[in-house]
Amino acid sequence: MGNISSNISAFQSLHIVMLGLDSAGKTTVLYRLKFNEFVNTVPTIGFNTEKIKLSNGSAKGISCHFWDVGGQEKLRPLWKSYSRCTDGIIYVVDSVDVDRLEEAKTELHKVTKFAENQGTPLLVIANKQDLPKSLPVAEIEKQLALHELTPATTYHVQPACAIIGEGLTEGMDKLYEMILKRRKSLKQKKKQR
Ligand code: G3D
Ligand code: MG
Repeated sequence: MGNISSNISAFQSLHIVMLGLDSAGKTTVLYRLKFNEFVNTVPTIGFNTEKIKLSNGSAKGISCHFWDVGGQEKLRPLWKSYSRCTDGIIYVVDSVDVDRLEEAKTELHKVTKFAENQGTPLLVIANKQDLPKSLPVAEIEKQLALHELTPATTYHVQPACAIIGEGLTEGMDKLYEMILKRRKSLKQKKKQR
């Protein structure tokens, strides 16, 4: 049985966009994946972008081009253009910020409704699980009303702590799996035409 990563050419880079409200932990996730250590962040004005070769899990060796787009309200109109035709969307949620979960839900549903994003695999990172008052994954899933997303959207909710990197390898493995599945089914559909 071949390694799952043999399905994507070593020269091919996946395009992944990282979205979520400001302070959810997007930039912390980005630099944790890049340097394998905690990097102190400042609020993102605009975006950060990094090419990262995943170093762990079943997606090890896969190159990803990440776009970490600022989450402040004034920057959210940019989400549409950054998420267009992407291989995968990572949506980071602060599991403690209960007051803004409704806002996080509204913004997420907007993103998945863009025509260009229909069916793009979605990884929801339920971040800050190290904090005592963090909501469990099932509750986050419910509050974000993930079951109401368009049926074409495959998703996975991953509990994580970006500061120590817990959950990120598992999350990236799941996202990679969903991306491969989608590519396969798009290929099959093309053949049937
Ligand atoms: P953003 O890019 O989504 O806006 P950042 O968010 O990555 O800048 O993180 C916002 C704050 O959340 C940072 O703290 C960061 O250290 C913290 N943070 C990120 N991930 C976690 C986590 O898993 N657990 C905890 N406890 N905190 C986390 P500051 O204090 O710099 O604002
Ligand atoms: Mg940021």
